[in-house]
Amino acid sequence: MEDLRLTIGNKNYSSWSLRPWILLKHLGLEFSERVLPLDTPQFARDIAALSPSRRVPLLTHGALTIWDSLAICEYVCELTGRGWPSDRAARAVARSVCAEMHSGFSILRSQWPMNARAEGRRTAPNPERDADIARIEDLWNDCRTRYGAGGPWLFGEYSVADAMFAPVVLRFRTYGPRLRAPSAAYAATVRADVHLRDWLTSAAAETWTIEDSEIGR
Ligand SMILES: N[C@@H](CCC(=O)N[C@@H](CS)C(=O)NCC(=O)O)C(=O)O
Repeated sequence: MEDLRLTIGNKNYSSWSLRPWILLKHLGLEFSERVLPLDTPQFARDIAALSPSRRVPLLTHGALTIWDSLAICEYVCELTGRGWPSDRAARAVARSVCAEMHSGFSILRSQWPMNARAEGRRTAPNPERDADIARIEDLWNDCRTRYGAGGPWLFGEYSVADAMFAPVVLRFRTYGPRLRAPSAAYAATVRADVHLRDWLTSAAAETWTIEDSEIGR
């Protein structure tokens, strides 16, 4: 197989980058990674030559460039034949869950940016954000109840759905909402994931700071 190269943003802040990165790790794919620091002149210069959308993440595989986190996840699932539930109905629900995450939860995402190394941050209450959180908890609990019997992940075995929600778990770790018992257990599973721990170690070693993403106190 030709070399896979994943270009990502800062591990501390780039929630979109975490998704394909952690899926590639779980699928056991060898890949090289290149980190471009967001909000810097270097980012603007380098990304222009790499990505038609000028955003990260992006995956190159030989001459092929794939941009957008979900498209990359789909591609690596095709490469490996893994990453989606094998049951057609479960797979359809998993795709719905991923699409909802990919296009939704904008209030949560804007008010609680991913800030992997930050813990114990508190922000003012917000009912719209609470509604996003409640919907995410319902999603997790429903997936675990209906499809999770074969393992600790949303659909039992690790899938794209878990990769898509990994940054949400980090947001919850930073800003500390009170979760219901089943979703709290799922969040604990994600936090204990060895690949997530590796990502957090790298994020903690980064020295860049993005003021706009330093929310709460
Ligand atoms: N829908 C895209 C979103 C990618 C995205 O917004 N990436 C951010 C970093 S997390 C970015 O590249 N920002 C750089 C910029 O806007 O200049 C995906 O899923 O990959």
